[in-house]
Amino acid sequence: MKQVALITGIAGQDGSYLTELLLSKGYSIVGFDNHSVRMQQLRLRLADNPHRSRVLLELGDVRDRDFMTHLILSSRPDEIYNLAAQSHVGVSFQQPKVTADTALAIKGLLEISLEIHPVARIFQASTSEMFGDSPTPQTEHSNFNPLSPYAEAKLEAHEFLIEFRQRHSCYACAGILFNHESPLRREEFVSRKITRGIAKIVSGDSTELRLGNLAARRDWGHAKEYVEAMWLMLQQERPEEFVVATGKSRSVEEFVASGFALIGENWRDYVVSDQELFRPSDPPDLCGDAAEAYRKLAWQPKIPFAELVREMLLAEIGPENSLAIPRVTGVIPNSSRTR
Ligand code: NAP
Ligand code: F7E
Repeated sequence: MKQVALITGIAGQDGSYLTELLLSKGYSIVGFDNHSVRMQQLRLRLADNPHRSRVLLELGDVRDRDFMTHLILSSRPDEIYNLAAQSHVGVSFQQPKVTADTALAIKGLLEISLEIHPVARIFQASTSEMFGDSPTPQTEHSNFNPLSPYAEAKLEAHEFLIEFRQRHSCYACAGILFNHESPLRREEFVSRKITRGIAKIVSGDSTELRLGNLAARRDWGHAKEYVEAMWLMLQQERPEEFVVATGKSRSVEEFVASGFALIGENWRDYVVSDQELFRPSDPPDLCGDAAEAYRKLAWQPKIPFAELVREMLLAEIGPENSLAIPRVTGVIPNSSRTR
């Protein structure tokens, strides 16, 4: 029997990779997103996929209960991956309500599914941000201490899901996902902002890269590998929460330095740390211990950090500017710039 998966927030970074992964495994996919431009980008990306006829894409809002009911009734999914979110932590300080409403849509999704299609297995994208300033390395047993509206909302969703599962004995679980990046990462996130910024410096379109907190440490993995963990979590005998992480955190400064090193430049000549771009609060160090995922899911990240940075930068710069060449034409060093 062919499996059917429903993906909310399908046009985002993870939704795109998950779609490709599930297609390669023979699934049929029904997915929706509220972002029409990204939806079009996903259609274009899938245009060359030999399995694209197994994907049905719709525009829709995860907060819309009628829409969700209709979609679940019409598709009867075996698995539901809830990825839709206002996922930018910085934006959540300005837009706490829309962030919370979207994060908490999992409540409706669980209730609707239980009522009309209880056999569906549900995955919820929880986040390392829930740990806040909890000591590293963070595990499934670490304390939560959210430091942003985004983290608070995701934590409420996370706790609701666990309680709901205990009450109704359904198959629902949450992955505690640490930062994962790729060339599909939106430009507002620091990894893409850095690689895009370097590309603009290389092409001569820019002479500086303005960032916020360079001291924050994050555990950065590759999104392609993290969607595999999502799938594995829905294939277990019993639903359970797992930390999904590489086990190594690096500072934003280290990310910047790695990127500039690839073009043979010193980041200090270009990067400005701007207080205006700091968040009201920012977890100092998020570094996950994914030993449980390794033990029970046989999941282990393989793509090294340096390769992730290189792939992202290469995607921005284009294959014609090989990174094997240390200096790329168009770079204008400016050592007198503010640091
Ligand atoms: P993403 O690129 O922001 O994708 C989320 C998608 O959901 C976006 O296309 C977004 O569109 C859409 N969306 C937002 N509100 C919606 C709504 N009300 N109804 C339908 N769609 C909506 O995020 P991602 O990196 O793929 O992450 C996937 C999930 O994992 C998110 O829930 C995120 O919070 C969580 N997560 C991600 C990471 C990470 O490092 N990537 C780590 C931990 C957890 P808009 O652009 O219009 O908002
Ligand atoms: O910030 C610092 C910033 O916005 C990373 C989301 O997927 O992962 C992501 O959230 C760090 C923070 O990601 C800039 O202050 C410095 O310390 O790339 P980011 P995030 O906030 O970690 C978690 C796990 C999620 O769940 C989220 O959905 O970088 N930083 N300067 C900056 N960040 C941004 N965006 N822009 C800067 O200029």
